[in-house]
Amino acid sequence: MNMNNINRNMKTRLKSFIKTHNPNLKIQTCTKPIFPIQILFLTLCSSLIPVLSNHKPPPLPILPLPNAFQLQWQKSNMALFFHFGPNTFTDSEWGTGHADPTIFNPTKLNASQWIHVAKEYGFSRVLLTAKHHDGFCLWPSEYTDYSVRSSNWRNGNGDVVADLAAAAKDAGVGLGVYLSPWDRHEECYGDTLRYNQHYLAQMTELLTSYGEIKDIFLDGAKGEGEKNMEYFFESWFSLIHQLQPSAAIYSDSGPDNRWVGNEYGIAGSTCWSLFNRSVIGIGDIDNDPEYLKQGDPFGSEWVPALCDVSIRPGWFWHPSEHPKSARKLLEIYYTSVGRNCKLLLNVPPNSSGLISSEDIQVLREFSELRRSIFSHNLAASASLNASSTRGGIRDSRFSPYKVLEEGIHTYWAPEESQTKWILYINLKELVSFNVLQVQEPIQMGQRVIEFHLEALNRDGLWKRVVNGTTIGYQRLLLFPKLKSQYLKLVVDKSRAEPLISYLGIYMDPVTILNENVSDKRSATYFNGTQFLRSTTNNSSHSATISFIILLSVETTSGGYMIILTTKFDGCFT
Ligand code: FUL
Repeated sequence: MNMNNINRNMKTRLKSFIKTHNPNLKIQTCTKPIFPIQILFLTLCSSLIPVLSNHKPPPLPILPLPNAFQLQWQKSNMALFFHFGPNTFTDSEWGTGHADPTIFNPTKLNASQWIHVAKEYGFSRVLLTAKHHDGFCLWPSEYTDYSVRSSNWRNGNGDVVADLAAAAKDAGVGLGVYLSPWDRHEECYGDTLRYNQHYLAQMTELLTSYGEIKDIFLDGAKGEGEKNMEYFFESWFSLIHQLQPSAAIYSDSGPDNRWVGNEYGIAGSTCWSLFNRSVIGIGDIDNDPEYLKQGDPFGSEWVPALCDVSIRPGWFWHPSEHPKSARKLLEIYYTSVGRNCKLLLNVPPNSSGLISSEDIQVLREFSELRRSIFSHNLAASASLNASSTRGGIRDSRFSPYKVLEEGIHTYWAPEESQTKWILYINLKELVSFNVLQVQEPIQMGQRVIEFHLEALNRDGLWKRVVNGTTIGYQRLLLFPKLKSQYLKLVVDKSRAEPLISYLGIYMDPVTILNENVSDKRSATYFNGTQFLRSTTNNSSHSATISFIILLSVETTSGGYMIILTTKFDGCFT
């Protein structure tokens, strides 16, 4: 029997089948022998349909949710802040607004160096004080006589914002600007109508001349006894969003991200992105710092917290000040990025217009510390199980293994209406660690209220390792080092079914929390004996890094003890 005979045969059988089952259907004859393909296709479809239609849809998100730009903002984790202007040359923090503009002369200014430093050490966005409280504009604004135009720098033809925007664009780094509302130079400051017009005119220049602006930073800071006036914040926010729809606006109370309530880089150990903006006034000295630090579990708006902190004691560069240690920055990383916040680290360029080498050295060490701790998840090849899985264990879309995939777009989801929410982790061998990282898929809303980690000890007993409250985008918890093979992540309280998008465990050899030392006395000190030795590997254009860390810990008796000497060998390009 040849192919044509088979086709003819099948057509006749199909026709008689359709006639008996659906007499109204007109059957068209097809001269091309495609019947087997159609049938194969229909068979395939019909076998797939029941499986697909059995899939349980993802759970409902729980309000409030971040918008697309808030999500992008949060994913970028860390940004560098550049405080720069006449204060850099006058050794001051709050300029009077009357310093001679010719003192601004950063003869070696190189914005590409600033951007290189940001990119090299893990900061995907930068923010510049385009105008600080002294009113001096780092771009040649048409609306003032107090700007780079009236300085000697590049004979008055320079534009710091333009240089930075070009360097940032080239490197794919996001650009942000700080335009201080408080202006100690402008004569119209204090005249509500005129100054609001002035401020918006300057904001418009910034938002229409320098390409994409990712962040706007503004605040209510103002010295005592200064002229009183009202800022038209709502008009400012609307215009900013109209001119730069993807920009995230920061102020004490948002709209897109909020102040964390202090300038030390410390968020609350409970930190919600949920918030009620009406509770906090911009620049209001009566604001409750705890509300800013913790957010609001009942808040109806999504306003995540930003931790702004300087690498040096001041915001501007001063010749007599020095940067914090890499160890201190790591501590700040745990209390900011590790508590559902974004870190905005200020690294002020010096009076020659460059980031000082001692600051760069600290940023390099900070980046190496993060790399050495967080680049390898010690749970990466664990076997996982869960108290329940949405859609059943055969539905891989919400499987517990999703917590080992990086990012927040895949997640483990338990079944609905459960009495317990537990992830079981078998590390397959005994592993030593002292850091837990957990992430929630915040695009589905922030959910977890309380959780804890348990480990099986040598005697076969489950012991609580650490308790946590909120998770949010990212939670890092440190605890005394332990060794175990079996772990349980238990969610104790949640606003809705908890969803977990990432779980990591790590060993941080720098931050040692010692069980036997009481909390108050357990400070671990980085004694500055860290050193870096780098040798260039010509063939791969990468540098091999070795560094030794010596740690001293205050003991209960008040003395100091060297507790660790560790050698890291790593590579970076
Ligand atoms: C504050 C300002 O007064 C400081 O000078 C600094 O710019 C800091 C980031 O914000 O409000």
